[in-house]
Amino acid sequence: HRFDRLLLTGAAGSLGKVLRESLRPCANVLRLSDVAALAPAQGAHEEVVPCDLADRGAVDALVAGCDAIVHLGGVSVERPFEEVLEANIKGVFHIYEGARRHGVKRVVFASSNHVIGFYRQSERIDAHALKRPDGYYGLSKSFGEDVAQFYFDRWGIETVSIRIGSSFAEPANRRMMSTWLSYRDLTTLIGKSLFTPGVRHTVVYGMSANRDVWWDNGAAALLGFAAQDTSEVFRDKIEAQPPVAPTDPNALYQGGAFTAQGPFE
Ligand code: NAI
Ligand code: 15L
Repeated sequence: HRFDRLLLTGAAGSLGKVLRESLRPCANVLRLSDVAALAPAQGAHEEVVPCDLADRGAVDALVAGCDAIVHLGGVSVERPFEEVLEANIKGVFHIYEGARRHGVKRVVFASSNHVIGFYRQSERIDAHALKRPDGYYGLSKSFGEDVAQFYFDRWGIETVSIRIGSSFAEPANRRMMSTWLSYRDLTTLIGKSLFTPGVRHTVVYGMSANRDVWWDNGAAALLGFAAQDTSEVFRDKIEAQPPVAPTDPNALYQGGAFTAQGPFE
């Protein structure tokens, strides 16, 4: 249950900073990468390799020598298509090409609930539901999941695509009472995704053991994942917030406000 060298992209981001610490037991060396500034390596267990995911040659060099990849890097909110194209669409392709060329056998892909964001909050879906991306960002994550499936079918590279709900220190609003994923549960789920044998390409939802959920997460249970945290501990605080109109996208759609972004012109 330990790789020699594990690549973490998006390591300067909010989840990257958390996982830089919490994934330490997963590898002898964590190779930390981002286009944004990163804190210097803290010891022999860390390597810092700056890289723009849009640069194919740079990503190829980044992946060389790694045994597995946790791919968090990219635009993480709705943005104009051209930005999403460079960082996310080209980026995920470059990561998998690097994995193929350098014999990496396992990837964990930070997908998003925005792949299925246009389902209503009144609907219950599992990981096999038809995708309903809620913007360019959601489309890029949908593409990333397709890339993962293709590289498994064609090259045998295994991936767990985690459709992360809302991973923050605390849920910020009523919608996140359903979508919240604690940092501890995120770390556990990534660990299961890295080390469970025979995952092929598995899509799971990234959420804690929240009370009112929209997603059947049987696929995550098959990985041996059992969430330890729940948004319930924040209920009083969240319910003290002003009510949200039932017609507000944050109350209607699983993807919340992302469904109402743009156009960018
Ligand atoms: P973040 O925006 O804080 O981190 C993303 C990192 O990717 C940033 O440090 C950024 O500099 C880097 N990046 C952007 N473009 C890049 C490029 N061209 N080359 C190299 N690096 C680039 O986002 P966060 O919250 O840490 O999310 C991490 C991942 O998880 C993202 O892929 C995001 O889409 C996904 N995710 C996060 C959720 C959350 O609730 N935090 C929910 C669903 C998905
Ligand atoms: C995401 O995909 C984003 O990266 C994150 O910042 C949150 O907005 C999250 O989804 C969410 O839907 O709450």
